[in-house]
Amino acid sequence: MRSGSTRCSGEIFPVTVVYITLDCMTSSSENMRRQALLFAILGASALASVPEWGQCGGLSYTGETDCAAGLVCVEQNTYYSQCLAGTSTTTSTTVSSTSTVKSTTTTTTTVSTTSTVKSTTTTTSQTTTASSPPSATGFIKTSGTRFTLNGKQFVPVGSNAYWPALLGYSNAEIDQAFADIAASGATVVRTEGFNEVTSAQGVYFHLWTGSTATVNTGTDGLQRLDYLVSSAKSHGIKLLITLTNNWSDFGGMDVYTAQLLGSGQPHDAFYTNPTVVAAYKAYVQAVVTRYATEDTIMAWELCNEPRCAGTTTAASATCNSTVITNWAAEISAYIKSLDPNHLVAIGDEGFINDPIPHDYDYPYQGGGIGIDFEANLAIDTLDFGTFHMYPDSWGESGNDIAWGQQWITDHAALMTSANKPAIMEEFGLTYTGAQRATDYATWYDTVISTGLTGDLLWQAGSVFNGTETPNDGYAIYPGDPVYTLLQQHAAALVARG
Ligand SMILES: *[C@@H]1O[C@H](CO)[C@@H](O)[C@H](O)[C@H]1NC(C)=O
Ligand SMILES: *[C@@H]1O[C@H](CO)[C@@H](O)[C@H](O)[C@H]1NC(C)=O
Ligand SMILES: *[C@H]1O[C@H](CO)[C@@H](O)[C@H](O)[C@H]1NC(C)=O
Repeated sequence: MRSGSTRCSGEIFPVTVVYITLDCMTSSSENMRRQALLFAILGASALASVPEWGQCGGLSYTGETDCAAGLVCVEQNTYYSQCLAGTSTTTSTTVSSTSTVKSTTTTTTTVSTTSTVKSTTTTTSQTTTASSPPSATGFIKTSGTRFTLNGKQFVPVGSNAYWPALLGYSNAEIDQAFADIAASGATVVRTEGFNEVTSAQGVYFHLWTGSTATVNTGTDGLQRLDYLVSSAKSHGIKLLITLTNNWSDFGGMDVYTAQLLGSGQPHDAFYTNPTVVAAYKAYVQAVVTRYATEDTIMAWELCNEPRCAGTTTAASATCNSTVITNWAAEISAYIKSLDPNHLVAIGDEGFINDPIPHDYDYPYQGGGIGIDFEANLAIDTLDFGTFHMYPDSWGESGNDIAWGQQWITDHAALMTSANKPAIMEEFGLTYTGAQRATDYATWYDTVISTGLTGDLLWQAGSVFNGTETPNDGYAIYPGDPVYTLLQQHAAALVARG
């Protein structure tokens, strides 16, 4: 998704300034409605035992802890326990674990977590793994179509949040964002590790003056990302971090080509011009080496949604998926040479390059757009596949839910034949309320039944002291029916493994 974009009055328009939240803040009546809804939910939970999938515990949780009949309270992470179906033969086991949490500054804190994990006699070993407290240390690895962490299966599920480090939020706000995300049952968040600017203003990571670029490691630069990483870590969340953007939001590729080669370049000069490739590699090196030993990061992603064409820049006549496949092979090998600890993926939309035209439409003719999901999965230095799903933006609005089921099924099949994991790392619908939750539930069921490795919705939202984080029409705030659905889905996906 175009992360800096926002939908204010039926229009999507890209923004590059950090103040957009002011323009697009929802009305106070909308805020009051959300507050009322939240109040209604919190109020209700104080009167009755917690229903299935509801929260029953967590570090800062003060609500009802008794689960309804037949349910047991299962810890998902330090911040979130939920009521899950159990049986009368429930047995209790107490598991103690000690984990070391290192912040990105020089302090080291050791915390002890004692948690009670309740499981039934019929629980599989994967479920037992899932209900153990997350380990705070260890790099994610792959094993066939799955991920592992410290030898146990790790299931990626959760959401995107591009905004915590980039929009000037305080540490307290970033912490609340991650507490909200952890409470949704998420294990992974995808965020942005780039921000190209040509004038220093607000938070920025990479400042261009003519053809010279400087990495901003100051308090308004990568130190914001440092804080985001430390907050994710303390909430038991792993991160996917993208290193540039096809879209012009927060700068992206076209800033490189315009600053180095002049305006009017084809978008895909980013992938082929040696000067541009060297400049991008220099930025990649600065970020990747800064966090090379940081195990909160699950994977580096080369670019958000690379394509032959850009937001306002056209593709050259010769660009096709071979160009981006070759670029992805070169850059992923470069990252592995700098940082062998982390996984690497593209961060693309996962277009399928099917030579036979059919009525599944252009996402299946990825060759011309610049993405061939299957060819990219074959690159040795790419550890897993990524794909997105926006049927309503892709001309499938008449048939969006069924089209999405097919899209998930087709990617799961390619995942299986490549024997690498694949994550549907962005998807969304902009209509709100119960219907959206019903439709996401259909897609989540398809993820579960096809064996797809995992999924992240676009996008998480929080409410900071009554003010919502940006909403491009897709944001899911605590209290939204989709939020509750995500809690349910995360538990089900982790249980499936
Ligand atoms: C909400 O406001 C209080 C009082 O100003 C402040 O201490 C707290 O950090 C704020 N919370 C967030 C998440 O910003
Ligand atoms: C892209 O174009 C090149 C050169 O014309 C060609 O060799 C290659 O097969 C094309 N790739 C795809 C996926 O069509
Ligand atoms: C990059 O490519 C598309 C395709 O032209 C362009 O419209 C858009 O602005 C950019 N976005 C994406 C999908 O990454």
